[in-house]
Amino acid sequence: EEQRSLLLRSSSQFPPPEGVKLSYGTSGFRADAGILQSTVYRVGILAALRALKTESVIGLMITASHNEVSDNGVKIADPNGGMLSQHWEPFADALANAQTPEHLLQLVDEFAESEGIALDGAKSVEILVGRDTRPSGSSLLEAAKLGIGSVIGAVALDMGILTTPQLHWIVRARNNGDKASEIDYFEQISSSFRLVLDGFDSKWEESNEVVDKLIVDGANGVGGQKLQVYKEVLELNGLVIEVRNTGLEGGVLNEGVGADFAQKEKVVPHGFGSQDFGSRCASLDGDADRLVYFTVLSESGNKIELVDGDKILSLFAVFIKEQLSILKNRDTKLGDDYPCCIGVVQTAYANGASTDFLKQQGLEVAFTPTGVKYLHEKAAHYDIGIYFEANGHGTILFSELFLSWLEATNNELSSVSKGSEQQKAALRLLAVSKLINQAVGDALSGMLLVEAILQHMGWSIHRWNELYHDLPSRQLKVKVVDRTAVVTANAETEVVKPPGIQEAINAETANYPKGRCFIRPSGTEDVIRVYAEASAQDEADRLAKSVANLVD
Ligand code: 16G
Ligand code: ZN
Repeated sequence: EEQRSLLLRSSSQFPPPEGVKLSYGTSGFRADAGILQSTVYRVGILAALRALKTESVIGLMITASHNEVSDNGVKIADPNGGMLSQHWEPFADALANAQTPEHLLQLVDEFAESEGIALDGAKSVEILVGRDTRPSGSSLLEAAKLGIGSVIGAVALDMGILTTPQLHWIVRARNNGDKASEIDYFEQISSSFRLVLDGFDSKWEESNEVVDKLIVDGANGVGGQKLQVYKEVLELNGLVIEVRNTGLEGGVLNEGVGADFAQKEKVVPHGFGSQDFGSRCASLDGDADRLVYFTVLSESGNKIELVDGDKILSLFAVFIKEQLSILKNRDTKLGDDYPCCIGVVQTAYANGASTDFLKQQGLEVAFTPTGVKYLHEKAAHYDIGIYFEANGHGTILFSELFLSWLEATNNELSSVSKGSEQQKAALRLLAVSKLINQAVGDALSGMLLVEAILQHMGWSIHRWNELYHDLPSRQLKVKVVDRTAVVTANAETEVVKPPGIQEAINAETANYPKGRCFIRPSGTEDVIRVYAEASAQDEADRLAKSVANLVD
């Protein structure tokens, strides 16, 4: 009874915005920050229920990633640090759209009953609440706390400003009983960065490729800020990092800067220019869960050569395969071999040349629809699952089984052949599993892994970029009234509704050598997206345009 009146009282302070239907999309709720108070409050309630249900620590992150600064959003991190379990999404939608306190209470009652959640205050649970640097973040964070506080037994812990992947990492570490502060996060990624490099002197010194420092575009957001603060503490084996667009120079979040901008526009982010010709540059997005690299193309223009998520994926895959094959060469007396099943996961946006390259490397390539939750889930099926979206979101997942085999093998090897190539390979793989964020794609930890691998290989960014050559591609979007009218199948490569469109796309595509084209409804905007690829840029442009006309 106390619980009911508490919920009624507090929710009456948060009426939903009028005339808006919110939905928990691929990355939680996102909208103009001005209408989000009630949504964030309600997600606070949801997070509390999730914590009670799982009897674990849950995360609540307030961010709108690469969206403009006036937007904001909210999403939940599950106990393992991953995205909210998909079967809770319909409840999240219903809760966000409940029109009256009574209706909200009724939804909570029914859902708690069907999920077997006791609302008697007998259990005590914690919800970690974080936000990015958006000005609207602090008042939304208060709304989240009120939502959490309206469920008896749930306690909100304000984690302040964090990157999205940091919050996911901390939730995961807390539930594993590991040390889990922000300092622990930086301590773990910097010590594992050094461990990945352990056992080989940097080949950079021997190779005659230009090394130079790494220049990072922080998108005027939280990632740049954190990197600026912690880069001195990281003590990264000779890696020199210069951070631009930290937000302290007065630039606006995601405006002409950041990974999304660099990837979509293929021009230099603000603060970069001809003076950076030839340098190795990286770009983070507004909440630092996406990472792309680039170089400035010519001494005059503002064009960049993009080194995208597909190429990061390819670099990781090549490195890991190399370590596995070194390890395979060890004396078979040293314990049983382990049939390590390695797989890579991409979406339809992956450049066709990357997929060809990965297959040539003998790798199994799987496809899922767009959205981290799908890629992550698929990657978890492998002993080593590497996933990346072309836009730069991705990570590497290691199975528990494989990791314990690796630990055991490393122990055996270090007692009989310490310092051998095989032992070093085992050590490096273990270090990669601690460096790379197992909870979710993480620009900061991903960047350190890229840097460690480049140093190990003795590769410049140009050498890396030469792994394969991207096929020319074009992306367009078409504004539509109802994007749900388009329904796709086969990892978004085929349109099943409205009828006839797929046949028309096929007919268009057949006119182009190496042509490939698909359309899909966006998960974050009221648009249909069109992607086309062909052997020449003008062909990709024409193919995209004619298919966009089919949709219009
Ligand atoms: C969200 C997704 C991202 C996806 C993008 C596609 C997460 C954490 N983020 O940002 O993975 O690439 O949406 O946007 O899942 P779209 O549906 O508008 O094309
Ligand atoms: Zn992001």
